[in-house]
Amino acid sequence: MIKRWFTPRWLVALIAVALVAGAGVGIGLWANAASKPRSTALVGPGDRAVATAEAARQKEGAGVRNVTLTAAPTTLRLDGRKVTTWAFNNTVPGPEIRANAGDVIRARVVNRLSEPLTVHWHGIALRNDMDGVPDVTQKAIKPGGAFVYRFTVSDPGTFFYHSHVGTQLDRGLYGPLIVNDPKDTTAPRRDITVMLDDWIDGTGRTPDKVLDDLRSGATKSDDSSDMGSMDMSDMGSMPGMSSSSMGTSDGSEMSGMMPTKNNPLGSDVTDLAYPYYLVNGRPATDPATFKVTPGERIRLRIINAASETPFRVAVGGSRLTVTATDGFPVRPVTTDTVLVGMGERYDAVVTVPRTGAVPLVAKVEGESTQSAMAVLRTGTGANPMPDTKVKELNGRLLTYADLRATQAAALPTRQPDRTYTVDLTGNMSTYKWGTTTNGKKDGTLTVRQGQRIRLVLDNRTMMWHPIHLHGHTFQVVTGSTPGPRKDTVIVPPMSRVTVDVDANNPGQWALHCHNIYHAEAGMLAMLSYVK
Ligand SMILES: [Cu+2]
Repeated sequence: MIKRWFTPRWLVALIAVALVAGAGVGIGLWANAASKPRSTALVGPGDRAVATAEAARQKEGAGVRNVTLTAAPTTLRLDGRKVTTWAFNNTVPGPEIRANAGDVIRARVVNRLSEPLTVHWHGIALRNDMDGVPDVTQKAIKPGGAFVYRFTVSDPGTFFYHSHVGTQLDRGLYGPLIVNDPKDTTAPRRDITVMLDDWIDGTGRTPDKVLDDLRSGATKSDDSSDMGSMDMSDMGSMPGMSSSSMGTSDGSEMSGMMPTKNNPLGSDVTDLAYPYYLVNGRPATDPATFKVTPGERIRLRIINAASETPFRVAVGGSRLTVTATDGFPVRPVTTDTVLVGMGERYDAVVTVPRTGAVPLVAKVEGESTQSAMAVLRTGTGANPMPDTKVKELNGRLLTYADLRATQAAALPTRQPDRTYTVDLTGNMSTYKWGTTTNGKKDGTLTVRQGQRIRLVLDNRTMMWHPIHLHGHTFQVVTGSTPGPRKDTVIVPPMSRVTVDVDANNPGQWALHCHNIYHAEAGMLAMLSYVK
């Protein structure tokens, strides 16, 4: 059975996309909705405008990176414990794909799973029909089937790929996608990919069972009593409501839930306690190790591929100079630690502080004891203890307001043609999450090619959400101009984040929470180009 990525209110829009695409996509699945009214003016994935946009990206003499990704059941060893999972090419993470900016990636994806599969190329501004959203941009690849993804990668940076079907991201179906900038001559020679994950598959529960448990309320033991179970979706009508005014209402339980400087995600950070937290597929007890030289400058490419867990990352004895986020450069800013939400990436330059074994720690945000760890190693000697704390974790924490896009990366100054307020709604007690766009629940943000769109992401819930837009890189409006370009942005509980995006990549693009369980429970919308 095809796993549904979308809630029923999506049926009408999806049918319209399928009809415009003219490829019969999703017709059978969504036939029940066919009698409802529909728009025929959508720019579908098969539309000529999509091919035209791709042609504009293509460079003469571009290289082609050929890769085969075979998704299949496999066994992963976590510090001696064997767990069964699903992965690409029998490794977790999947193989690192490296290309140069302007190259064409030709990825043949073979599905040897018992479920349908698609692959999403997270952060890449690619042609819509290669975006990998089942029943929106393509029919899912059936078990035993294969599909060739072929697209140009224009922008250099740190990206990743992952399954976009159901809860498959919380298996091992992900890997790094690094696009080199051949013109960048100042970058450190050593480039280290640090891929973070929370791991439960094969330890007694599959991700599908986890979702069932979340829906039936069997999650972390404290969830039924905490504020996360309150439905806050009507609180926007209270005058003057903002996170800061709520945070000062002293003594109330609510104020304890609100974001603070040291707890920017509030206190209800995660719903799940995972048995393992991994860097590059390895737990802290058997850590991933990188050979480096004392005093050497290295670039870390930090990618959070977790489904439910944000991490705070630091290197013992060294500061981090952040040079890019979500693939796009920022003016370098030096800090002690960065908070990385699911789907976010940071590039950071580090000077290896000393000889020996230097811990690179990714602490689970909101938890005092859980962390992932890797080791920067310059010689022999014992690994740091798995629960090593580094003082940098309590040092200066990077905020979005610290980040400014480089001149080349910044969007041109322009007034928005259109503003959408996207309310993020839901609560833990029903585990139904959703979106309301300009007061409507149809989840559609209609845009025309060439427009500047402003999205006001208004979180009406007591949990934080990392919101990801496919196919585009927006600019976060932070107050320090120009804000960073990003494709995934953290929206703290009961708070608002504004982003601007240029509608320059025609098609139908998902906008969703990158907490995979929130997305599966309905927190998604569609940036929908019309003619
Ligand atoms: Cu969420």
